[in-house]
Parts: sequence; structure tokens; C-alpha cells
Amino acid sequence: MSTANLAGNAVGAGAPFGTPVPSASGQGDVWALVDGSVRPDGGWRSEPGADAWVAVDLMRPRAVNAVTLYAGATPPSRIRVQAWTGSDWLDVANATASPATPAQGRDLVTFDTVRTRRLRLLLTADGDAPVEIREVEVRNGNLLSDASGLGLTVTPSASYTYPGDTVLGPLDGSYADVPHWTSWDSKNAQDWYAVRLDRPVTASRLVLHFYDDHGGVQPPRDYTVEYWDGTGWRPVQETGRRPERPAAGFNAVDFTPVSAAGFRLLATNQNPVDFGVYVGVTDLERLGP
Ligand SMILES: [Ca+2]
Repeated sequence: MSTANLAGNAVGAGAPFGTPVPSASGQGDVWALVDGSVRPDGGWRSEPGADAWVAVDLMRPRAVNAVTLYAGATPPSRIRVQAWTGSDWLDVANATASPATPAQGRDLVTFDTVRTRRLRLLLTADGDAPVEIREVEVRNGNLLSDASGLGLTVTPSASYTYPGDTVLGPLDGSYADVPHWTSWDSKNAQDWYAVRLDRPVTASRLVLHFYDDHGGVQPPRDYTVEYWDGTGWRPVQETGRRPERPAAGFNAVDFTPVSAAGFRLLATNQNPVDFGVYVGVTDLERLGP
């Protein structure tokens, strides 16, 4: 299962108002960037040897966190993703490119979810070659915030939920502090927050936003990401984690892709005594492989 490409526009300039509109520096047919084709004749080329940019106007603000670029035989040496704030282009946060150095074919850049109407890719030329791009796709790769739109049923649960908080808070696609889930005063050494799905989905990264009120709810001492293997919870095979230590706000966990109908955060509370320090989450995102 994949989330929708928000940049797709196979109709081109003749499409009705409101459909994505590409733009770019240099030469080439900008509509080829979003026409759904990755054939050589469905591509765009920059001026030879010149750094370039390509952009897509999504025509309304969307929550996005992934750009897929299909490079031709002469890919850029670097891809930098920027979002339009309404007055400026700002680099997206926590961008991760896969592969790390852009290559011919599929290049994926994932980043901290940003709500924006326009995205721009700054492309560094590799030597004297033109940068060749055959397609650009933009996604909100987080299945959990758009589950109903995908016909997916997500059921959250937790070891304990402080009255007034909600297990639905981490699923609204927003990093805002409220709503959130916390286990405040559970008196448990460890607390967990889980989502069960009505069918398996593949995942290779979860993003957790830990809530921090600088008092009774703070990032956990440590945590593990687990998946439902059909009979029980098993830890994922982590390949990387940023930041290393649990921090307020953004925390990304990368792992060997797994297809599972459930994912769980198992957190060790900082100070699990009466009126102590417990864990909270403002957002949980499942991002694609
Ligand atoms: Ca194309």
C-alpha cells in the first residue's frame, strides 16, 4: 500500500484549476516532471553543468514528508528539498536521502512533515552534464494520519492513558502539543502506545514526537519500537535512530522493512514514582520503505 502522489498531473497545462503545476529553471518541458511517466521521453533536463531547481505548486497547503525523484542517466549529485513558507523557501527539517548519493532511477528524500503549498528541489549538477529528471512525486507517506482515506482502520491503545489525554492524539498528523497521549502517573516502569491495523502494511521508519511539558511528562529514558508478528510484539531490527537519545519532538527510527498489522512504542519512564515523570507522544508516523 502506498499513499497518493500529490504532485501527479498527467493532463498538463490544460488541467482544471487546482491541479499541481510544475516549474523549473533551465531548459526542458516542465510538465514532463509530473506526467506520471518515467520513460526517457517523459523527462526534463537542466542546462548542462548548471545547478538547477524544480518546483511543484500543489495549489493548496498539504502535509508532506516525502519526495521521490526519478533521475535519468545524469542524476544530480545532491538534492536539497525546500518548502514555501508563504514568503520564503526554507529547507525541510531532518531530510534523509535514499540512496545517500543520488543515483539513476528512484531517489527518495524523506523529511519532517511540513504543511506547505509549494515544494522546491535544489539540484546540484554533477560535472558538465545536464541534470535529467523524469518525474517528481510528492507524498504524505504517513499512513496513520490519512488512514481512513486509504481504507485502513487504525486502532490505538496504550498501557495507561492519563484522563484528559487521548490515544487518538498521536494519529492526527499534527506535531502540535495538543492533543496528545501521556501515561502520566501510571506508576509503571514502562508504558506502551500501540496501533493495530486491520491489515499488514510495510514500514521501515517510524517517527515519534515526544511530548515534553518539562514536568511530569518528558521524553523517556529509553524506548523500543516493536511490531506485531501475528502472535506477539517483537522488536524491529533497528538500522538507525535520530537522535541517539530520546528527545523532545522529532525522533526517527529506521529499521529493516517489516510487514505488520501493528506497531508499538515501548518506553521506559524517567521517574515512575507517584507524581513522577512519564512518557507522552504528540504524533506517531509510519513512513514507507
Ligand atoms: Ca515524467
